[in-house]
Amino acid sequence: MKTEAAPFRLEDYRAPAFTIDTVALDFQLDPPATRVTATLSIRANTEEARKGRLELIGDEIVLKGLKLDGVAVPASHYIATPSLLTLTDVPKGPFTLEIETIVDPAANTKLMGLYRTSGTYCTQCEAEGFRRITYFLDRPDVLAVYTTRLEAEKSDAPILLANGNPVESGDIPGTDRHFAIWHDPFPKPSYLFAMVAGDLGVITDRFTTMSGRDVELRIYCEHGKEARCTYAMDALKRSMKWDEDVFGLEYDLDIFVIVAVSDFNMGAMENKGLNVFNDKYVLADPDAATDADYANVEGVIAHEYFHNWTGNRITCRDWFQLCLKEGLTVFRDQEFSSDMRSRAVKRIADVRTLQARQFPEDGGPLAHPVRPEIYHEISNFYTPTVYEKGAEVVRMLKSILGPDDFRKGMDLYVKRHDGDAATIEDFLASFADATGVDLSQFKLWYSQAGTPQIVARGAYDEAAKSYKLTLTQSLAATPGQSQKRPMHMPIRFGLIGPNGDDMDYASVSGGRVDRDIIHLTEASQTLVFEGVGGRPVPSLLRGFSAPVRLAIDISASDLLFQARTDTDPFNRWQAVQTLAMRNLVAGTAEQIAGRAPKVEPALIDALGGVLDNDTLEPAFRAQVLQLPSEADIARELGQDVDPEAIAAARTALRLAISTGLGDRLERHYARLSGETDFHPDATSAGRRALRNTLLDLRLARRSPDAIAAALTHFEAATNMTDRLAALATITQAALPERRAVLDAFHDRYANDALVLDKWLTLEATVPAPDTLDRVKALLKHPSYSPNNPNRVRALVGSFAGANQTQFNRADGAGYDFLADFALDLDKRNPQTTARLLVSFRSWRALEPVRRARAEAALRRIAAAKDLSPDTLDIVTRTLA
Ligand code: 0A1
Ligand code: ZN
Repeated sequence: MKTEAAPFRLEDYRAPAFTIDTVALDFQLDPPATRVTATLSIRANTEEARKGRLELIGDEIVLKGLKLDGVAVPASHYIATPSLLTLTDVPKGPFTLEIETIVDPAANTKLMGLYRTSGTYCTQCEAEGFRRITYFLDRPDVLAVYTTRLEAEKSDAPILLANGNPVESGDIPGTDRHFAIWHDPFPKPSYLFAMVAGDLGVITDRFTTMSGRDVELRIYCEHGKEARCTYAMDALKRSMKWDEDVFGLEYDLDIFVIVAVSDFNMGAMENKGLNVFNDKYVLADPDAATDADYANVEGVIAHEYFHNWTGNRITCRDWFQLCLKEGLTVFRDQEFSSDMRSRAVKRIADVRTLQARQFPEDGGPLAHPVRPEIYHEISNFYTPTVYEKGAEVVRMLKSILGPDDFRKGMDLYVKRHDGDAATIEDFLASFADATGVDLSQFKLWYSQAGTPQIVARGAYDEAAKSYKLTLTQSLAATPGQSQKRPMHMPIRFGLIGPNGDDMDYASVSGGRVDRDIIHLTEASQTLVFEGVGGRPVPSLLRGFSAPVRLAIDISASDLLFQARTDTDPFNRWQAVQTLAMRNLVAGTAEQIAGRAPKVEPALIDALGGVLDNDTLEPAFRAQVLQLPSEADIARELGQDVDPEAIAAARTALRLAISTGLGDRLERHYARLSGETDFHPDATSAGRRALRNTLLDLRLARRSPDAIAAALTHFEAATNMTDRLAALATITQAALPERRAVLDAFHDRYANDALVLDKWLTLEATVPAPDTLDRVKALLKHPSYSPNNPNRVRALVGSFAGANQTQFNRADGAGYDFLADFALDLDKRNPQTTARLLVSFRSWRALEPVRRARAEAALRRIAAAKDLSPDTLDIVTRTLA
């Protein structure tokens, strides 16, 4: 087995020995051999640096020329390898270094550095891609002012873009080439550098900022797709306005450019003034995009735009601080979407994502703190923990401080650190100093990995009219952390009285309670509420006020009461989910024991009550009617997971619910039918969501009329949301009719790669034994492309990540397939490979037969020669 290089550790951080003040880049663009000339003004910062040794990092690049203050550097004064340029004798005072390198964008399948996507040149530099363009101090605390000159064939690349404002452009006389110069006045780290050159379509608009600055907005895409960019443009303008209104943050350049590309390893990238997007997060129209796609476009556009302040103007000192920009920016985009849409529904969706993606990470071998302290490969730390749990930590900070003090802290953070490469300490100090609140215990959220558990026990004393609530927190050991300390957790709560209203109380002892927040700070705390008029039903963790698992001893009838009355919509949803989860866990045990499943009548009552309640918004009702997923149940079980038993239990419960709700499903479905115009707004989307959820529940019966309804729904759909929902229902039910509908869908969208991704995903997630063979066959389908990350994720990523029974086949064939696939892809795209392999993260929780097969597949990958550092890191940690 290949051994890993030494890791990077937070404690080893040292300020850079040299500063680079300005960077002038000249690109002579040519597909196999682009010549890059970087002119850097450099000065030494330390006595050690003044001794004259300068090391600049590279990655797979070729040095063609090197000049210092205009004079060629003698060969005896430097050593160049593809990954390092060492100069042994640089001056003590400031100097200029000119570095000429050759890079091959056409051969760059890693999609890091300069590469080509559908004939367009584009760059991706976060985290460590700039070193694939030129030798540099490629670390986020080296901030420089960049000027970029691009030169290319006019016919090949009529559009030439880089960060900042355009300065000059023109033709190169006597040639077919032209040039453009861009200047970005804001000092930035190299990971925010970007350039794009190609033949692209564009839509333009304008935005006037709150201080009257006129900003030109442009979105570039493939020719012919311009009309699909209008929703993204609208979302951009709304984001710009929102950041002014909510945080007082204004855009700072004359132009803001977004480019949509089809080959991209991640979602999008916040390069200063020149965001590059995976096209699936830009393009949207009713025929090709679902409501979920529209919401994603809106959220990702906002996320990248918000980085302009939280990430770009204030960047990260080092990559351990990644959550400083990511957690905060996810929090900001979640808040934006909540303001644009339904706050309650958005919160439920975000918590569902957190629990589906981050909780398994926190509970398995890949667990790491929100601010990691050690890494081998930083690309593997763009994780749900850094992003989504990082956002939860910011949300808790706001709950602890209250909205006004939170805003004061944000204002101070921006004022103090504009232009800095900052740390989590800087961030927390801004809030502590702005408010006088001690955040030292709260800081543990950044360093302790794992999902805390809170056990709650309540007892009402009728005679004394007092309610005693004991809260106990614990946190299991995670890799590298055996001992944990109690954390500061804001527990938003209410005591629901017999009439459904929150009850008042006269006093409380045993802990700090601010309005509706209990500050849990000890390992165990008993709060005594005096003067409580009747036995309360405790509503704890309202709005999911802390990213924890809550275990509470509460009866099914109290959960039903809570589902009907809680003033907090999140906890109404949670009450039904808890009831359902209890049923599903018991049902799985019954499946394994070969007994008939029992269904809790309170669950059907709760679901029916929500369904019939017209005062509740349809999107919320749809969320309540969606049961925990198979993966949620597996996580809840935590050990000896048998995916077949889980799937059978879930199918049985769906059937019981479908039967129990009877013709109410049809009735509500019919009431919601008849809308033909498509509007992507949240209210219309909510009605579609409820109608589609009802269709799906109805099909759980598999009755001929339900099947006919699903087929009609598919045929009659006037938008992608409805069409795809019907298709998903039919394929998830593994109906024999699925082949014909999937083929019809494919043929209808044969030329639309993004829609075909949806088709690939549906094919890969059919819960039937022939799916693995189908996935293998689709690898050869002309609509699939092995080098496009979206296609790979749609087919193989969905199979491994979203098809519980078939990826986890008892014969291990699913694991073997993923191992073979990963070993092949790793040679071309290590980042995407490493991400696919995260599907193995919960292998230890499987029942023994599957566990052994998954381990064997992982060990086979680990034993392979020449693994990328990305894949080696993931596999090594997964097996540790
Ligand atoms: N900063 C980006 C995420 C990102 C990270 C790495 C990338 O490399 C392929 C690309 C994008 C964000 O948070 O949106
Ligand atoms: Zn981000």
